[in-house]
Amino acid sequence: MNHPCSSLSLKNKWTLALAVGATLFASPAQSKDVLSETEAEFQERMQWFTDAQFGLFIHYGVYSNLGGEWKGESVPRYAEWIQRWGQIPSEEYYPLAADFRPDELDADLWVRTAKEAGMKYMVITTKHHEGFCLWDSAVTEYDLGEATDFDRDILGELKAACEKYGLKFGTYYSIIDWHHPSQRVELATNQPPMYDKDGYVTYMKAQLKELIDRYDPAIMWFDGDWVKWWTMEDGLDLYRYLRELSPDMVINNRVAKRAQFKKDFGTPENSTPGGALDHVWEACWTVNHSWGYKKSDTTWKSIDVLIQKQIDINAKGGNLLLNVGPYADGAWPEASTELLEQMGEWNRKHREAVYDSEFVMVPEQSFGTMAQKKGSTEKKGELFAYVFDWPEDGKLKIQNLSFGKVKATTYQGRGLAAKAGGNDLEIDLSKAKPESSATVIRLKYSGGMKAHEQVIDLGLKGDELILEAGNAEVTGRKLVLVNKKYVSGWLDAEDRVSWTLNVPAPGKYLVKALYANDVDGSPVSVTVGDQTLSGKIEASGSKNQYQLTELGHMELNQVGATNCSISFDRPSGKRILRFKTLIFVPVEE
Ligand code: FHN
Repeated sequence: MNHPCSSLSLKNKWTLALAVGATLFASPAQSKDVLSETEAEFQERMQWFTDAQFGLFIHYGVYSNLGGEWKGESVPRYAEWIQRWGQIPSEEYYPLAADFRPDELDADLWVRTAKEAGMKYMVITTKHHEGFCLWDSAVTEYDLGEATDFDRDILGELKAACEKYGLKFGTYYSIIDWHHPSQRVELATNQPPMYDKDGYVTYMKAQLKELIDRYDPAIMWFDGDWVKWWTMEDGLDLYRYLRELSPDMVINNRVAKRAQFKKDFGTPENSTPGGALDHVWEACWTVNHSWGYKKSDTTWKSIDVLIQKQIDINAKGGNLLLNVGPYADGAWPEASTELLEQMGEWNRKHREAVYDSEFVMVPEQSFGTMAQKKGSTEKKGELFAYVFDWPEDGKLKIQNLSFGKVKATTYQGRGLAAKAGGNDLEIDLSKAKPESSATVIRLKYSGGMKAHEQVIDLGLKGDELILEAGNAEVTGRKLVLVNKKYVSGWLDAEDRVSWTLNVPAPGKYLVKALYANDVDGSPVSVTVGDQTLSGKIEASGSKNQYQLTELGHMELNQVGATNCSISFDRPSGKRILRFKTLIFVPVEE
């Protein structure tokens, strides 16, 4: 079948050639390899990003018109994938663009709402896998300018609103393009065929140059890097091309191959790393399940979950990029607006604990998490304790951490009695009041602080999928989650811990389990969808000595949500088995 846009108009072909020609002969001044940027130069360029803590993600395109439904049926998985999961032929899908009319898109309202939520930047899908462009591109007719009769420059309006409210403007661009002649959606698997790579890369570079020339984005956010025809070399070439066009722009690691490339920042998706990472990172999360607006998706996360998620991510040194999927007309779902307003209230009341805090290496705490005030050292400084679970006895135990001298206060500075007990510090909260979602307690210390427990370094690279016991469903006669930290009481083979696993990119994953047990050879099995991986675990040494064990590989080939569980057959005669975390590490094939 002739692909509907296989014949680019003469105008578009000339424009395409001129656009690319202009960039292939970059001036000598730009000949320095941007990949040889010094650490100091990198840190300086990334400073605004690492300070930001919180950003807005927007998934908006022709798919928004359908709201995840096709011919009256709700289509599974993400709404922005409806062409694939609804198996919609191109000749039926492409004309839908004519109905795309962001009449209710109020850029000022969008950006003001983001600012009031405490967000410091936004990223909008200028072109998702469907290939429709939210700007009038000179190299395609499948865009806001030609495929619709809508005549506003919505990206320009959003850029202007970001400048007005002091947010950075960012653009998402998918490497996958089910509309371009080089790829065909009818065959769309997670690995769509590539019929003209050179032609498509030229097309991409021309479009990216348009976005940079017209909107000067502070971030270029790539996606779809999992396709096998896209290589690390392709990604590095594109990274260089973009950095030479816009030296200060920040680019996510999906420009290349996310499992190997960590610049400029890593992008765990619907997953929060189990600890700090050795590179700059940002975790993107949905507020419900689908990225694009999905009528049937009412799985809104609670405000407690969202605020604690932001705190947890920031305390581990990352940014939270939180998604909104606007309706077809550009208005936002009321639930999204309300949740962002509530997050803004918490962030405004705890500005210092959000924006003047950074990662600190301390033992895991069962009440919540901890961070340090910027500028603190091991000798002297201030810790923020973010209390998610208010202790019933009114005594907050800071576990396995001792100080030379320490003064505890409420966030507002009211003194609280604190006394060291063994390796813990116990704080009397009787003069403090629990706040909704999270309460912040301050610990000002001097004379040093000392950790008294194994601080587990999982050696994470950031794109692992992390499933923690504390976020799981626990099913078993005696199975119990202890201190939100680990699951113990494994009696029967049917006992299991389960989650919903959000797979961001299809492919091969190495499966690892973090546990403590004192018996060799316990059978273990991990199930994802209809696949099961079975193995045995060796003893870790003791119930307090955790170790990370590789269980084997699994192919996870469906992007989106899938059921996942782990079970350990009863260790022979022993029950000391503490399970903490299941990790899927993407493997470059
Ligand atoms: O396939 C996309 C998906 O539609 C969405 O854009 C997320 C957000 O980062 N990324 C990819 C994989 O889930």
